[in-house]
Amino acid sequence: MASPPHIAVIPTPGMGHLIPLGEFAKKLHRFHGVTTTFILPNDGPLSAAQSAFFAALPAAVDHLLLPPVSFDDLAPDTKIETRICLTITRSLAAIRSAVAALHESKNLAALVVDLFGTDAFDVSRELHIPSYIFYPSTAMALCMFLNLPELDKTVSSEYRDLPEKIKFPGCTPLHGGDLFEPAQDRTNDAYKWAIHQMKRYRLADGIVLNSFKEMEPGPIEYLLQEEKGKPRVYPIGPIIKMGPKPEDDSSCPCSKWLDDQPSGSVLYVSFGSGGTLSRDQIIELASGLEMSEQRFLWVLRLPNDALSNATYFNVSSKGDPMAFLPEGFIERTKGRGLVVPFWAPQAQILAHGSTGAFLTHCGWNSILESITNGVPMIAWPLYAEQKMNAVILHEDAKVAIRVHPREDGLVDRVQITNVVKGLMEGEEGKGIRSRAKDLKDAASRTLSENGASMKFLNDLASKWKSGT
Ligand code: UPG
Repeated sequence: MASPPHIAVIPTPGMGHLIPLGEFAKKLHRFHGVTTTFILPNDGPLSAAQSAFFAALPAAVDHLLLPPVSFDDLAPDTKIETRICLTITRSLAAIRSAVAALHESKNLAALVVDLFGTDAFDVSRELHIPSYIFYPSTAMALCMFLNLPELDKTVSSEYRDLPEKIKFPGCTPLHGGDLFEPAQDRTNDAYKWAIHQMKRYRLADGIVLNSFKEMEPGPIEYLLQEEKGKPRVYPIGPIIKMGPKPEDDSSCPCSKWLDDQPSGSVLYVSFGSGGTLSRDQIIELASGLEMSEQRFLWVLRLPNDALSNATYFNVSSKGDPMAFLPEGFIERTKGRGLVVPFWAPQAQILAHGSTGAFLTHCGWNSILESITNGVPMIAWPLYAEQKMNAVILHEDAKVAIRVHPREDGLVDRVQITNVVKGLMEGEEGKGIRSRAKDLKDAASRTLSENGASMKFLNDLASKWKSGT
């Protein structure tokens, strides 16, 4: 009997990309015996979160670290998308030797890259290995990726200055200002890199998408239509991180604290792996949470007044975030509020019965983790494609209230109080909560044995098993 297929996965840095790729690899093995090697381009030692991630992978999912690339020549304000793309292009020679060696020994069924990794297709095409993209974000963002290069040719201004909304096939029209962040400054290298990646999407033999039809009906319908030059899309989501069992995680007081709170009473507040707030914004958020008189569990980072994604490449940094809270805040909210520095076991928190809502930066993994648990959201997008995700949550799926920053960029304490109370206690909150529960049921159906996402995963694995 032929041995099960082996695939190589080339992730780009960032926990929001690694986590779903890891779960995808585990699922492929559990259901189809497919084994995986992660080949890791990087610009230095792994972060603690990355090391823990790789250490926890099963034996069927191996990894190898490439020599680090240097970014010494980059300007300090180089955007993360540019850094991510350069991590791949500067590693191409090492990727080529690693993939060739693996292919020699394991006869690779596919090379899978993530959303900004298509330069590695040079290697897979040279070695005649099928080329796939794992798209860790939304169907809406994928529609944009497949169609923005055309718009790029016809629009000369900044997209945010267009008077009309932009309509990608299958999607709710978007304000130019809500497009993903690299498209907000077309003169920046990050935009040029993004367009470069998007043009190469059509080289893929298939795109694996972490979404599902009930969550994004319009965009997924468009993506599934056959169209010349559009790769086949496999919507296999929601793929989410499975939380450790409470007894496995003694490092965080969250579980024990949540056990003592009433059912559905706690607002979980977190801005993903990379999100950071300014000093002033931390004060406003703390004041709004206090004024709302609701229970909350807040994962707090050190402030950054210049960047909203300051911890994207490494979460922990020196310093005490608690020092930036308003004076006396911890004492005044004692009993009904818990502030956790840097990182918390999010999957576990969202699965806990005491968690009633989630104030999120709208990272797609966070959204899927929330939906899978039927937890309604407050959408507070910060960077990347998060404003587009907020449109999906607020306008399409109607499972979130969206905050709107003032002209000076701050979301003030009064608005925070209102949205928190509105979601936890108000009439609007009831409808949102009920739709979140409906999506939870839909997510569970699509992942069941005969569900649509499971069928797409089976199709993909069959293709790899048959070597087509
Ligand atoms: N997480 C924790 N504990 C924390 C913070 C985060 O476990 O304290 C986990 C969380 O459960 C999730 C992941 O880290 O699994 C974070 O992923 P996500 O919510 O998607 O946020 P980012 O890390 O910001 O994700 C990047 C982009 C985001 C995009 C996503 C997928 O910033 O905009 O949607 O990648 O492409």
